[in-house]
Amino acid sequence: LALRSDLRHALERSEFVLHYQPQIELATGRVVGAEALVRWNHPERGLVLPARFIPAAEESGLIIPLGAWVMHEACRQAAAWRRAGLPSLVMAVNLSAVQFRRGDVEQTVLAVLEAAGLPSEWLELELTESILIHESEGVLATVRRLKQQGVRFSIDDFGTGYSSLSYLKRFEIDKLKIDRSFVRDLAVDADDAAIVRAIIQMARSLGLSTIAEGVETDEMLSRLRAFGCDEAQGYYFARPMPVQEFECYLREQN
Ligand code: G
Ligand code: G
Ligand code: MN
Ligand code: NA
Repeated sequence: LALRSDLRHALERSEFVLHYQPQIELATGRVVGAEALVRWNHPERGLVLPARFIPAAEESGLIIPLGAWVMHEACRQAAAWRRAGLPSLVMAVNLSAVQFRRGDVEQTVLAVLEAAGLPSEWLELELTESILIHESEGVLATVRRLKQQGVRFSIDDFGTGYSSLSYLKRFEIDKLKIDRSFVRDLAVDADDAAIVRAIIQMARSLGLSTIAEGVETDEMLSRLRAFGCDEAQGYYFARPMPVQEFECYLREQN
């Protein structure tokens, strides 16, 4: 595949960019976070979405330097917004299981925070349920040490994997990101509504916060509010945006 061989040079050619999607606190309506989402600005194909290249980057190992670049760029940007007097946001960065298996996540994160001058409390790392289950011992130690430094952790796509409640407790996770597949039919499917409500209640009793992904309508939003969800993210508020657009959005909001 041509895309695959192009991928090897994409990092040195600075072809990756980050888009940012806001995360809204439901109690106040304020933007409290941003998720960094990588895109590949391919010279011929234009903007390529991560689903098309992350799997290949994982197989080839490119995800290690790419993941480090994403983290660095996102933290640098978050620190720049703070210095510019924009509202302080928690920056959420996605991590791949391969970064835990083959990279040095702890050292990368600490080096990046230092270089960016970003206080560790303003970085949130999104893990998948499969990271917790398959790599538990090494991952557990890494998560614990980074948490001691103040870094936050969330579970992405929560509800689609296999995490048990004991994992959530053992890893001292801060936040659950309720998967979009449950949110999508929240207003029309009683089972999905029951699942979302149960996740929120469980999170509450474990002292975790919740964010709903893929919020697209007013109806979804009012259900989520009624269930006591803390935050929301989705097209209803804004799509992932290039940095300048995101800055305009931020200035208009807060
Ligand atoms: O907007 P969207 O198409 O960006 O994202 C699709 C998927 O790609 C999401 O599940 C997201 O977790 C993943 N993704 C986006 N950016 C990154 C990244 O920087 N690293 C990793 N590992 N995954 C990412
Ligand atoms: O990491 P994660 O899988 O959560 O990445 C978020 C993905 O969800 C990205 O692909 C992003 O573009 C997408 N996304 C964000 N908001 C919405 C939404 O409201 N609806 C849908 N269908 N997708 C969304
Ligand atoms: Mn995510
Ligand atoms: Na997700």
